[in-house]
Amino acid sequence: MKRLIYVLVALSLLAMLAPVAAVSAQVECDEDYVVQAADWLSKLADKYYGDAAAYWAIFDATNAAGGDYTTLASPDMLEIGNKLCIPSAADAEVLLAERGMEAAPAAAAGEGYTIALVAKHTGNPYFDKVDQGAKEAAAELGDTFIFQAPATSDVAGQIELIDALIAQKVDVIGVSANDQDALVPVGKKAMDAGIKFISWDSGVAPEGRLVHEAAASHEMIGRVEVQMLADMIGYEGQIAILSAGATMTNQNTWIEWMKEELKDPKYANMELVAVVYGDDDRQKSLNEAQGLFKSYPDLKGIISPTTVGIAAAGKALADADLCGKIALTGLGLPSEMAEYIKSGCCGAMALWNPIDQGYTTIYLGHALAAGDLTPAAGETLDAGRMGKLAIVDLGDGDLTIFQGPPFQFDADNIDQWASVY
Ligand code: RAM
Repeated sequence: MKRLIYVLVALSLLAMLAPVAAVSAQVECDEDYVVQAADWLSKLADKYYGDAAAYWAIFDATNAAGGDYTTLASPDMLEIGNKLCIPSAADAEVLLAERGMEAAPAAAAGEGYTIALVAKHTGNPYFDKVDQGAKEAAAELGDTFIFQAPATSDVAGQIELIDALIAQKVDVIGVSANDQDALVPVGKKAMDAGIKFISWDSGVAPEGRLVHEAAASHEMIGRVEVQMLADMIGYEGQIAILSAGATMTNQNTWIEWMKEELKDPKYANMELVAVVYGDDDRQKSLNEAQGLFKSYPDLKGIISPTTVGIAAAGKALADADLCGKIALTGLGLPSEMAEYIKSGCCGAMALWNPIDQGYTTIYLGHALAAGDLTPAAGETLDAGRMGKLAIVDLGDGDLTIFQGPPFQFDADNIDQWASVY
């Protein structure tokens, strides 16, 4: 069916903190497509345009088509039976240009690098979503992808896995660090062997890796969590932090920024009484949350900057009938937190898209293996559907790539995201 549409889309990404993209172009639906099992937009873009990164064109055209075409909230959010508008290659080019993207493939497929990502531990849906995005990128780039993690979040297990990957002579290893310093020797060993060694999510100390892929600005993540909790408790009362592992880089960095934010005089009546660690283990996190209730009967709020911790805290609050008495915020997966957000146990929380994190990290690893990045501050990574991302130096050679601002979730948007990640 051919259908003339005038595209004028304001793509609010449903999130207070997410950027807004505006698209304005005249395009036609060259073909209609009904989504089948195991379809995703980049796969369709590859099929129609030979360019997986061109999926934004299908996304924008479909949202603009109206009628019985599906309205897509996110490119990651396809459902079987969705009706998509497939613009012609020429129209796709116009739509991509509106987004400042080129229609040509972001990177030549078929280089055939072997890229291994090592997560903090198995059994965490957050890392399952990273795995999903990484697979998508590896398919686009023609790379072989390996995903591994120790059973629990201990660094010794990660070192063992990385040693085996070095022996296997993979091209790239990326790790979400359980301990930023303990991984430095094995990182150096990998780099000495010519392997591109990077970190993602939770950083290895700069001397032990080339670049770190961070979801969003450390400072923004830390400050926003304090601001959200302060709003919930009226800037008054005792608060506590339920973190992941005591040596985990990402949580520790965010906690430093939380403490920095708390120095603002507007928080003078809020007191941080404890920081406890659940090690990203569900039971231990639950026990630690219950311990906080007992030790601090006047506790007014909890920040949990870990998806495992915040879900455990939600359950602990609900079990103890403390929802509404003790406020909860932090970083959570919409899929795990929807029930606590809807019941009012957790007023609001933040997170970035872990699918995008896996995707971006594979593009980063591929670009390093291909020699497209030195890496050095000021260089730009062509990260497929994520666009162009700059490498910045956060100080003393701490080369970092940020994937984008976090999203904020509350009762108004949680249902839309709960099925995505
Ligand atoms: C947990 C992990 C992960 C962190 C998220 C927010 O799943 O600790 O490293 O980024 O929470």
